[in-house]
Amino acid sequence: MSAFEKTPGWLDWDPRPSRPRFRLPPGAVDAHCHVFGPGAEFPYAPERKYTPCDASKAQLFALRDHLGFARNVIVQATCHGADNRAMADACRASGGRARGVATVRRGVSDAELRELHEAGVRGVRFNFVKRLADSTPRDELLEIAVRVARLGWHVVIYFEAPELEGLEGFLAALPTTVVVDHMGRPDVSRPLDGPEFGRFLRFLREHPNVWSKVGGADRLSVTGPPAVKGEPAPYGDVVPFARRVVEEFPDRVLWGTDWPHPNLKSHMPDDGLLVDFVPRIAVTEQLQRKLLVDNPMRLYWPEAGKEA
Ligand code: 0GY
Repeated sequence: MSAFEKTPGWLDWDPRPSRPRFRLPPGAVDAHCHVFGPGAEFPYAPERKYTPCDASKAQLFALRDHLGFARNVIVQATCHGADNRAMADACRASGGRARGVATVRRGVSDAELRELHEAGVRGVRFNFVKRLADSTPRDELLEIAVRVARLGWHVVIYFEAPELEGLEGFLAALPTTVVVDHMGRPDVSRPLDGPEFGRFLRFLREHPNVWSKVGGADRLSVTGPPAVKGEPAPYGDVVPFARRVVEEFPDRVLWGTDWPHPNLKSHMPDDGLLVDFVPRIAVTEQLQRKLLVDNPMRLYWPEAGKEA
């Protein structure tokens, strides 16, 4: 029993995902996933906009092993606000196999940032998706970005496609690498070569410090079919968008399951089938290795490259 009552209509993560047919390359990183609570141990934030089911570190690590990933990047979920304890605890417990992305406010002390760094945090996330969080004022965001740049961290930004026009100049000028979640949430019912996605591609083209995550097909797809019941070709409408980003920016893309898939309304994907989605957007072994191993390692475990 959770200590919290879930948001009505909440869909729980799939407890029995299939084993992927696609064999992940050795050392693959699930570069976008979350932990939720458990609420009894790590309470959800009072300012949260949803209350999820619990999704613990042990359950995340079991999924990692089941799917064949070597590592995780655990992104602070908005339901925990700026209380990073659940995420940091999961990183610490991973034996070096998880890194984290935190949410902090301008009042965070240098000692707290150092403690997060020691736990494994390498980035901060800012959310411009209005249904999830009140967005951080720009002067505060910039101030935090300058501080975390000194630690070698990067900034993760979550926004929806219509927001990009107003944000792009500001984001491109940040003094860090900027990682955009879920390709900036394009409307995939619009043309791949239309102005909306064109703006996003141009944003990446003109700013070498901008990276993109190409996961989240389960939340971007309009026509499906959903990744359930063994469906071999889910989310076909997302494929050309993600594939375009992977092929044009092979050294600046990341992919993650997005487990435990907060706020999905229509279905809950089988995470094994989501892994099978990867070779449809990264169609060569070289692209798959960059997407799943080389890029996330460079961003989250840069010391591993230096040791090699
Ligand atoms: C995601 C997407 C969502 C939620 C969050 O932190 C969050 O609560 O990121 C969403 O609802 O679109 O990337 O997990």
